[in-house]
Amino acid sequence: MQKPSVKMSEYFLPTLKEDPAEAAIISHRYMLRAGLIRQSVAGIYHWLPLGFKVLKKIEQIVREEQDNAGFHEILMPTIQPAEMWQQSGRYDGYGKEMLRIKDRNDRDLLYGPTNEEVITDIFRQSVTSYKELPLILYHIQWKFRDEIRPRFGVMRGREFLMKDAYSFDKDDASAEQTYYRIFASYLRIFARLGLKPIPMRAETGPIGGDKSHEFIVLAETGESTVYCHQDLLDYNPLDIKADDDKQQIFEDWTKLYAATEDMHEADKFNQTVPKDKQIEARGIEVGHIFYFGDKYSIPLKAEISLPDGTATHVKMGSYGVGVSRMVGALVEAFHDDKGIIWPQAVAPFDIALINLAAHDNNPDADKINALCEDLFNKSNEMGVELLYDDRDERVGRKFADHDLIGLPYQLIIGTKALKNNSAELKNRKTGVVEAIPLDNINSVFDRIIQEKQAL
Ligand code: 5CA
Repeated sequence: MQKPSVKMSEYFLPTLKEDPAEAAIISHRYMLRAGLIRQSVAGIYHWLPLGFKVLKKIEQIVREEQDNAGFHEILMPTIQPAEMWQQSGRYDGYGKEMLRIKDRNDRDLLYGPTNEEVITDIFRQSVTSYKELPLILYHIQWKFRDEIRPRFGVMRGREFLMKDAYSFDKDDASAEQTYYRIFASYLRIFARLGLKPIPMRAETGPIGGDKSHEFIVLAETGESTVYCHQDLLDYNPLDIKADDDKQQIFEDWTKLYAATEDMHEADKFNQTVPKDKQIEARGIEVGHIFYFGDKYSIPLKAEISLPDGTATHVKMGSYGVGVSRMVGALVEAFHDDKGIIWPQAVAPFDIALINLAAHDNNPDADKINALCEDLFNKSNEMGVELLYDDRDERVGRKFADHDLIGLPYQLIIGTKALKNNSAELKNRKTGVVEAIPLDNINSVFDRIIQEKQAL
């Protein structure tokens, strides 16, 4: 198994000192500068080790919450045949956003922008009875949409990672309950990532249907204008328990006004929200859920038998989370003028160990190196993810890099630490520096383990 900790001298973490000119918003700038991503071509990004770790952590939280809610993970290919899209009627309508491909036999394929057609095909091949429902399948897979204006780095990419779930129910009443289950699981996903999600009534666009909510994180650089009641910001989704009534949760969370620009009704907003509670702000859409009934099951002929022996088209919904967009959204939500401030749940490493003796001809270098080496080994044994800065770099550069990278803690060890018999532990978020006695340095790792368990 891979060890949790790494040495920077052996790692691939290319940080940039200067702001890249092409990045218009802070998350894009910091993601490039902290060595998380590199652009391939417009809207398409490479994920370097640090960024890839964050992406995987987000993916894992999404996965855990979906599995806990009883949904089943599958993996569908990125490449899809055109026929199903011709059957559903979306092949022409999707327009230039769809990347169309021909194989060597001149067969029309495409790089999937979403999976309603493909999943309906999987369903119709195998499920024939209401007895097997409700069923919710999901996957975490790359999508391609040839956006007119890819921008803001991974926020609006052309190739991006999405978690998409698809639900199948025998009738509208059952499908409604499914919608509530997903709604509650979404609230938990975003809250575990450290975000405050606000579900808002939203338009359905090319996915279709008549019931839809977007999950919005407020941020100045968000692409949409949103309107909501301020009290929604005080709700805490982590209070939601597995066996709570999901319909109740849905009703509680949707009784106060919250709508995206497209669905906004100014009169209703003014009538139902007191002036001093009205929020008009920018928001980032991190998730979007849709109920569209038999929009795809009719043209694609996905039928099931009912208890009375008759047949009906299965009722469906689809539910997306922007996994790669989330990395950008998290940086938008958590940063200062020095760099990123990762929430512990998704930080690429738990702690940085900064060796101040590695560069100059420090007479204490041997002792300091040995101490750091010992801590590095200990972190591996204890399962704490530590990023050891053993680089031959100036101290100023090291401090700047670690503030930029933004791990929750920095443990700083140099001559002063030896002299005082204690290291400095800096909390990246609060800036508070604590002295930790060298003979009790394990307590830092214990603390991190406890903090992570509490998440
Ligand atoms: N099939 C449905 C639900 S699974 C669907 O495709 N919904 S979506 O179009 O709203 O996308 C789901 C989520 O993917 C969005 O909420 C957003 O967070 C993310 N997303 C959409 N387009 C992009 C993009 N161009 N770049 C990055 N993330 C995107």
